[in-house]
Amino acid sequence: MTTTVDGKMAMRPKDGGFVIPANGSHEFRPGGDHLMLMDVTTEVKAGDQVSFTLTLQGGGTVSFTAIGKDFAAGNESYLPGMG
Ligand SMILES: [Cu+2]
Repeated sequence: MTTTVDGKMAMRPKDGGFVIPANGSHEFRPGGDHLMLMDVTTEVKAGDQVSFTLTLQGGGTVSFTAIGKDFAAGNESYLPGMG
C-alpha cells in the first residue's frame, strides 16, 4: 500500500493483506494500493506478458495476465530497508 512518510509518498506491505467483502471490489492502481513483485529473479521486459495467480484466503484463485511496462512508468520510493 502507499503511505506518506515525511511528506513523501512511500510504500509498505499491508499487514494481513486486503480484505475484500464477498461480491465487493478493491482498486489497485499506480500510486495507490497495488500488487508488487518482490525478489524477482527473471527480468520483465516491456511488452512481456506475465501470468499471475492470486490465492484467496478461502482457497479460490484468481488468474490474470499483466503486460510489462517500461520502468519509467513507476516512479515510486520505498521505506528504508525495503529492497
Ligand atoms: Cu510497491
